[in-house]
Amino acid sequence: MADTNTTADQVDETQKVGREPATRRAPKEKKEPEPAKEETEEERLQREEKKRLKDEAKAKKKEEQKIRDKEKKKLKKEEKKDQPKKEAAPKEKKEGDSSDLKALKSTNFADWYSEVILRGELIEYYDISGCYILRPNAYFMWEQVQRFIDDHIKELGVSNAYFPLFVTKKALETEKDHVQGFSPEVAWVTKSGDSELAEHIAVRPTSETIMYPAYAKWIRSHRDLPLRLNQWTNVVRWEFKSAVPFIRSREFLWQEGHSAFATLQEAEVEVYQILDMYSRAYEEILAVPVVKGKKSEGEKFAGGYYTTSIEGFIPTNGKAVQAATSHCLGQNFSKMFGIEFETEEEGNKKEKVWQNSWGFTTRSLGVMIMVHGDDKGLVLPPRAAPVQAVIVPLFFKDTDKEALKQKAKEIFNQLKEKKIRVVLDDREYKTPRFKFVEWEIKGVPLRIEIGPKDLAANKCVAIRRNDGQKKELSMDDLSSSVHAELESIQNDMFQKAKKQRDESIINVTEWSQFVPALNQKKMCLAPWCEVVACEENIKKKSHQEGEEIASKSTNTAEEQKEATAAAKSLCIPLEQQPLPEDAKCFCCGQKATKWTLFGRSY
Ligand code: 87F
Repeated sequence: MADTNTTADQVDETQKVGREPATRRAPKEKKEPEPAKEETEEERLQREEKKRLKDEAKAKKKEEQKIRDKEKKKLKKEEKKDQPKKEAAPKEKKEGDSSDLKALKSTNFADWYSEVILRGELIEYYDISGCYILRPNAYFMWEQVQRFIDDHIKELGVSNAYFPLFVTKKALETEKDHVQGFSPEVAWVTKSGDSELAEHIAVRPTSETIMYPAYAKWIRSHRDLPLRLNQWTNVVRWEFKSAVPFIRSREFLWQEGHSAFATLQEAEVEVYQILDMYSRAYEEILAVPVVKGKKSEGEKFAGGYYTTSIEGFIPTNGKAVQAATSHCLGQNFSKMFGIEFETEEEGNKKEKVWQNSWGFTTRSLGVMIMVHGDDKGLVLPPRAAPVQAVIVPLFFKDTDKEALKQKAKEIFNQLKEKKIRVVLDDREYKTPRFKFVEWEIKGVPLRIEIGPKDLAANKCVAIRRNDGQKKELSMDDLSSSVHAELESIQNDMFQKAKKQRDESIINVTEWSQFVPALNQKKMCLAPWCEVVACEENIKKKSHQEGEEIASKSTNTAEEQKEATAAAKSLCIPLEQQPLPEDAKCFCCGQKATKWTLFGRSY
């Protein structure tokens, strides 16, 4: 890999923004330096600011500990209550106890996220900044969405293929105008061993320039259309914004679909079919609500006619996130790459094909984790979860261990047979508390406990990870009730996330309401004129105003940074409320043409 970006590379953004585990990043406690004898005013201010930030961090830590202690007390009380009264308590084994998460989602989101993805065994860090190892639990979930999408696109008539990872400089430059803005992100191979390559080759950041020369060869006549291909690959974009595992990494996994048609209308129909399917993948598999819409002129993919997208939202930090895109490319690329076909009409008339392209990435997993996780760890929607239910037999002092184990195994087999992804945790060297914490961190949707009393009563107790609800389930036809419970969890998780997302959208008609709403971690739905210059102004003004407000606030540096981020249009939702005839743009006061969703975003 060519080291074209040495200076920027050396700034490891990953570590700056709390994306490494807190334990690794925590600097050693340093003594406050003595103020210099002849301290300038500026130095004094700096020293005082440093002290203020430190004190604030301390206070925050204290507050978190208080909440933790309170939770622990509550948990102990509940545990006591739950214990079968007449039976001896399970043996406590101190040495094996697992610990709770250190960071809370609400007060320290960045550290919380690092901790849940590490302890949930989704991610392992890697020694190239912005690159991450996807562990089996993460990859399994990717496979779940992958299967959903793959089945649907095949149903639509799309075929899978595989195109090479590398692209020549010449091919990449065919698309010069559109690649230009992205060129700092392109990674190059410049050497093999010690020898310089005669021609440097780029690693694909996306595959238009790799696929379309082949399309130009394969498409000759209207009989060759439509050509609809998809590939499941990795791509590399050498980003310089701070990396966030899943959400913004330098290498990620995705599918990219590229279709060519004889008519614009066919290309457009598919753009929206794909958008619908993407929205369903988020909502039905990941239980994450999204808004379907069209991008503004300023935010669309410059290579195309228009871009449609689905937009997700992270309520904890008030950031929106582009969840997937589906582009109508018109004839822009067929002109650049000479993709032509002879029409059905007499006289060898040639026309350029009409194209679209669409992509869905591993970012989706990050959105899901951020939306659903809680202070105990991951909360996984059953349809994505690698383990849907864990069975924990509760061994008490004087119980017939063997009978309990036997029953637990029986249940395990019964659920497995019905294709429920189940694990039996009958380790005797771990305490129940240890196991509960571990499976909670991993986000397993349902925990099934059986104690000796349950055995006698032919029942078990199921605890739902999403809301902590406990339910007694009869052993008879357990697989049906577990299945129903998993579906209900899936549905409840989506409804809860949707309610929270809906409550995070505020209707704004005046500029004065805009930045305050953003600072309340909201998205704004506003009447807008759709003019590119107005959007530029919105970005500039929201950034400036954010800075003014932040400079007066007593927030921490991280909070201040978030409050000063510029806002942009996220999408023009497909579903539009009627706009009054005389509606004015909330920013420039000119005629408004659409209700548009704005927000700060990843
Ligand atoms: C980074 C470097 C070079 C995005 C890039 O969205 C080029 C690009 O073309 C680039 N980052 N894009 C736009 C990708 C458009 C489009 N490609 C097919 C998609 C979906 C799948």
